[in-house]
Amino acid sequence: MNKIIGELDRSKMIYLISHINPDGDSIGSLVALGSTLKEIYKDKVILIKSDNIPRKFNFLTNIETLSDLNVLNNIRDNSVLITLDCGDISRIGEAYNYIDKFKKIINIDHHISNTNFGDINIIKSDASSTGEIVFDIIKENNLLLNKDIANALYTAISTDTGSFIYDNTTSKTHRIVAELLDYDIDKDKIIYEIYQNRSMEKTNIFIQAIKHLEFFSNNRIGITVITKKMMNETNAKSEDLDGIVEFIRDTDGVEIACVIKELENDKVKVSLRSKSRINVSEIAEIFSGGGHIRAAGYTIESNVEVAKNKVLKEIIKRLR
Ligand SMILES: [Mn+2]
Repeated sequence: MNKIIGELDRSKMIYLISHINPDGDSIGSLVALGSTLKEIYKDKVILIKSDNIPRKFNFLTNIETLSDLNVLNNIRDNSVLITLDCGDISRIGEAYNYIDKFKKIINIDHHISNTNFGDINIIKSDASSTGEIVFDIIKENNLLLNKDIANALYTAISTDTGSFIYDNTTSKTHRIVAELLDYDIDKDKIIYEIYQNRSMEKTNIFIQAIKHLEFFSNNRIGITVITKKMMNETNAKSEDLDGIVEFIRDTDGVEIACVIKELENDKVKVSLRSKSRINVSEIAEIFSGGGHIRAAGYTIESNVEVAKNKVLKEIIKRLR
């Protein structure tokens, strides 16, 4: 831990980035750590968006200070990059093209499949979220924690724990959140913005996804496919697919849920969730992906049908 602060003191600039297809943990951790570091290092700190930010996170303070990738054209010597919530360096997307320009990479993450790609790696796979690790970093180093930062951390932890119901939720998670609540955070606003403010496009792509849902193995497996055509017809964005795989998983009797999204003609993204028994990160790793025991994913070059058959075969093997 001291190692990090020393590193930050010595560096010319401090860049922070989280992953593409950003979720609440990715954005919340980025804004929280970025805001607290700006307090000490001021203009030395630059927050980068590796991807478009879903509109539901616009309420976070300092979200407007995120810079796009162009800022990386002017990286100064002796700069560090802090990656948040990235299990693999490829998760920073196109920012990877600039990776050699950094003196050091500090990798802060909770994915069990993390590849330890950093020069300094702070990986806690028992943490519910990267937000939880950022909270620890703030406390251990006596860094600033205020209402805005607490809002961002609550967003990170609440989203990555499925509102505190996934089995990554520990007593420590609740103790951290209890402390965040003491900062008088905007809990009602966060819940509204994140969970009760769905766009019509998202509702429409949900309807399509559910129409195409199929069950296998005595309804223990639920799989749906989302094609580019469906995305175009509903005018949905990729972020609008969040929640579909969990909806399928939450059906009575379903152990594994899978969403196969067509990215290009022969490229698909597969998202997996399990309820209690199957380690889906093992399946994702077969296809060079990663994740957690209960939530994992990967991208493969194949058409939708082939991808479906392949993943189904792996799931059935494990259900036996
Ligand atoms: Mn996370």
